[in-house]
Amino acid sequence: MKTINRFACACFLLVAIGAAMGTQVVGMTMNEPVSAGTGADAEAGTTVQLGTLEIGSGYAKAMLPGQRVGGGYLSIRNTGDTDDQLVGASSTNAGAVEIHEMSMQGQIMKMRKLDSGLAIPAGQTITLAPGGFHLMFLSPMSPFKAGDQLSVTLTFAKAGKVEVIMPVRAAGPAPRP
Ligand SMILES: [Cu+2]
Repeated sequence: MKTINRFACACFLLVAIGAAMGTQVVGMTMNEPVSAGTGADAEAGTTVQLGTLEIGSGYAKAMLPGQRVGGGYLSIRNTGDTDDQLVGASSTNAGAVEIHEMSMQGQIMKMRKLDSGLAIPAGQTITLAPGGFHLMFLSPMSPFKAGDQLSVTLTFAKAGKVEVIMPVRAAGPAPRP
């Protein structure tokens, strides 16, 4: 196995290790159709309103050489009195986008795909940030580099679909969105 930069996204490490061992770490759906962005207009670095949801466009991390998947981070605020659920995501910049959670299991950082999505409870803000929840971009059309802008469509169980324009920031330590 080739040398892996220790600062590379832990998710990427897990995927790379899984691939090397011939096991499937995450459900890679390579042939999922990419839906075009719909819903409210989105502008990079801004907050998009979708019903009672306020969605910050957040950011994605630039990919390191050899990295095959990318992480995206943003925050979703539910100002309403009804729970909602982030049930899916897609991007014209990647073959598929999955909703993942990273967590420590003993001494090992693991990630898993959230098959039923991510709950956005009424009155709460859910933050997708490094080390926790994140969007995982699979099969990128081209490696993400700083300055790029990704078109990401988020699908909520109740609020519906919305497009956010997610700027790409340089790899390395990054702040919470
Ligand atoms: Cu992941």
